[in-house]
Amino acid sequence: MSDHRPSSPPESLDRIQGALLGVALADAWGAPHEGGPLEGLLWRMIGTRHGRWRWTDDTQMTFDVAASLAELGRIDQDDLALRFARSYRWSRGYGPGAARILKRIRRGEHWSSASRKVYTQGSFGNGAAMRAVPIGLFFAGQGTHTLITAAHCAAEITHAHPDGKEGAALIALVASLVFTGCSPSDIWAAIRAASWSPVVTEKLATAEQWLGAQQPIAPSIVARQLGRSITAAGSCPTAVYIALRHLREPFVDLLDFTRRVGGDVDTIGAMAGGLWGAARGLGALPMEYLAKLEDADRLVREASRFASACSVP
Ligand code: F2R
Ligand code: MG
Ligand code: MG
Repeated sequence: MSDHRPSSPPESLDRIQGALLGVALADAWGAPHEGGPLEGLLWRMIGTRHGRWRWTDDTQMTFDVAASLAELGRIDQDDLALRFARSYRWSRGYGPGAARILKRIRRGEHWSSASRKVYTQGSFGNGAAMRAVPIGLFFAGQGTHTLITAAHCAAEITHAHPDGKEGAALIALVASLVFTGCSPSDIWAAIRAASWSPVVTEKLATAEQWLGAQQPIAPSIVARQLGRSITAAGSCPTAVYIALRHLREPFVDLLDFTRRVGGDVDTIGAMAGGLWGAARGLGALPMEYLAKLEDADRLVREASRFASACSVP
C-alpha cells in the first residue's frame, strides 16, 4: 500500500479513514478464522487476491453504505438496495439469507418484498450491524433519534427483524460516540439512555460492569456471556465490549482477542475494528498489515471521498 496519509491529517479525516479501514482490516484478517472446518478450507483456497488478504461481505457492504451516503447525503433505501445487489458476489462470503435477498433484488424485485421472502419476520443476522459504522460517522452530532432512525432504515433492506435493526443502531451509535471523542462514562450514559431489547440490555450492562471494574475477562467468558454468533444480539454487544476494552491498546491486540473469542471472527472484528479506528484513526492502524490488505489504496481513497461528505460536529 502506498502511503496516502497527509503529513498532518485533519483529525476527522484520519478517524473516518481509520474507521473504514479498521472494518476492512479486521474483516480480512478474521475471515480465515470464521465458521467451521468447511469455511476454513474454502477460505484457504480463495482467501487471498493478488497475494493480499481478501475482505468479505462486511467490507463490501460498509463501503456500499459509505458511497451511497457520500453521493446522496442521506439514507436512500432504494439506492442502497441496488448498490448491495450490484456488488453482491458469492465469493465474498455473504450470509445465506442476505445472498438470497440480494439475488432477488438483482432480478428486479423490490427490497421491501424481497427482505421478507426468506424469513417472514426479516433476518436477525448481524449483516446490517456489520455495515453500520459509516452511519454513525455520518450522523454523528445529529442526535440519537436521527442516528438510530437512519441505522434502522439502512438495516431494513436486508434485516427487517427488530433484532437485526437493533444491532445496526447499536454499532452506529457507539461509532458516533467514539468518533466524537466521548469519554467512557459519556459513552455508557448514551448507550444506557437508548432503548434496547432485554437480552441486549443485559449484555451491555455486563460489558459496562466488566470495563468499569477493569477486570481482565477471558475470551472464553466473553464468548459465553456476550456471544460470538452470526446473530445481531449474539455479536454486537461483544464487538462493543472488545472495542472499548482495546481503545488504548494496539490494534493487533484487538485482533488477537477477537480470534480467541472465536465464532463469527470476521464480523465481530469488523465491527470492533471500525469502532477502534473511529477513535484512533488510520495513523494508528498497523502499516505492515495494511500493506497486505486487498485494494487498500482504493479503500483509503473511497474513505476520503466519504469523509468529504461528512459534516463533523
Ligand atoms: N456467511 C458468513 N459466513 C459463513 C457461515 C459461518 C458459519 N457457518 C456460522 O454460522 O458461524 N458470513 C457472513 O454472514 C454474516 C452476516 O449474515 P447476514 O447478512 O446477517 O445473513 P443472514 O442469512 O440474513 O443471517 C445469518 C443467519 O442467521 C440466521 N437467521 C437470521 N434471521 C433468522 C430468522 N428470522 N429466523 C431463523 N434464522 C435466522 C440464519 O441461520 C441465517 O443464515 C456475517 O458473519 C458475514 O461475515
Ligand atoms: Mg464476512
Ligand atoms: Mg462473519
